[in-house]
Amino acid sequence: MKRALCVMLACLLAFLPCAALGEEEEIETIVTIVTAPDQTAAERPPCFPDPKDDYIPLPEGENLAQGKPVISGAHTDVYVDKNVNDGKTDTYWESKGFPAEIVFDLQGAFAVSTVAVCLNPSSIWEPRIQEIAVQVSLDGETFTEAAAPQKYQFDAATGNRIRIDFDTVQAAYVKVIFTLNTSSHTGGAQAAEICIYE
Ligand SMILES: [Ca+2]
Repeated sequence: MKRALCVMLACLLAFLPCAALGEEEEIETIVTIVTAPDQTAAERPPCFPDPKDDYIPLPEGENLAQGKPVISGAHTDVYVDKNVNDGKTDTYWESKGFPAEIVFDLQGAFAVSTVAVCLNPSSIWEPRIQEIAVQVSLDGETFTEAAAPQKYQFDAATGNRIRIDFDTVQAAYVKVIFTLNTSSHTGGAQAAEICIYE
């Protein structure tokens, strides 16, 4: 009996290495080793263009609105007007109803020619249309129209931002007036950033 057990054990020990070797050989035949190319910085394959190439471009000059005093009417929840020129697209102002006016004090006269309105560029912000006009003033009391009310399409595919270009005009105060927002999530105007350029 003991002899039979020894024979069986010997056969098993002889078989196992062969079985293991067979599996190893099989693995080697199906694995393809690929050598990664040297890469020192993030790279985007040419078949995936940078989405920012599709964004609506903004002027390269100083944003005259950023950090300047701003005044608006009633806002929704915590979405106060100072969110509209803090330099961050993940904070925003939302008015309570229409029309919604927001006024920037540029703290000096500038020859302005562009106002840009930006929403959060994340695609979770559904496409919507907002109707916007621009008025300017030198004394903060008498305003004249720089850009008539017009409907603008906001879409994350183009950066969720629009620009309003108009004839260059001297302005110390800029009023942006919203009269429509087709978003299904609000009854007011929305802007993550409003930028003003010469
Ligand atoms: Ca903001």
